[in-house]
Amino acid sequence: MNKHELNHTFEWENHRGPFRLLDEEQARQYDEQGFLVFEDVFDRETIEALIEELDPIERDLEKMIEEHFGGKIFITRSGEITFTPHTVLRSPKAREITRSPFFCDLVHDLLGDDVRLYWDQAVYKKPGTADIFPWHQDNGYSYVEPQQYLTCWLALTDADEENGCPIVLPGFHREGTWAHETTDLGFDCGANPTEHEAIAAPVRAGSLVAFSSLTPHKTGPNMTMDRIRKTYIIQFAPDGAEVLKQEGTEITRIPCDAADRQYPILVGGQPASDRGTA
Ligand SMILES: O=C(O)CCC(=O)C(=O)O
Repeated sequence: MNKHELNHTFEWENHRGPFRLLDEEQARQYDEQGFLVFEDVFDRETIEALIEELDPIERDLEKMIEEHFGGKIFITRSGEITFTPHTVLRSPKAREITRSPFFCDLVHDLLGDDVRLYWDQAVYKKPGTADIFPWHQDNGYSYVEPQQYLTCWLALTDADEENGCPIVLPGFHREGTWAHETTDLGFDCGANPTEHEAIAAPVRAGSLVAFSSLTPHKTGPNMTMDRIRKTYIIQFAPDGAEVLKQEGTEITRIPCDAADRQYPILVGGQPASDRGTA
């Protein structure tokens, strides 16, 4: 694996507290392994209400991709795996969950006092999808600075090794962003771990895996006959984060502060009020 061309001087910053949600052991695990699992964060009612709002948005996206793009656009392949971004623009429940007390406390502990929503998307992996979603770091897709932001992979249905739960590769986050190759299935950072190194993180509906934007992860096939694996992915970044776009020697910096969907979660350590319209 090679370093990303913009990743020159990265140093992982350990988390020292004071913490609102984590204990010292969880903070140490996050620093050493790059991920944490939180069981049963949201109850069934909350998850069902979210699915009810996300399903039609996902259906619209899949239909549009079938009708206008021959069933495939970038990493979405209809009938196999769909990525439905920016659901907070259409789903009040999604918006509410991104601002829940759990996430306010978690982002305080892992990102600091001033934090925004960076990205959100539903990812549905359909039964019979044989392909994996390849090893990557989230910061390998769009290169964000600071490189250390947070992804929360919230299971909407039970996720296990049969239907494509996340599998993470601990340790590599500490060196910053790796170079990624574009493949037909998605970006690939070229990780080739032994069975001992990679850790599968099965999670029940309502539970979540929180990992760094720098933690290599993949998901396996969905080999079930009838279980759609549904997840809602929520990413948070420190206020002031920017996406860097490189063209030749030119670097453009794009602030991650779109008013409608990259709204503040914490301001000065306090939950931000929602003045949005969703
Ligand atoms: O949920 C999946 O199957 C893959 C999603 C993922 O790893 C991502 O969006 O970064």
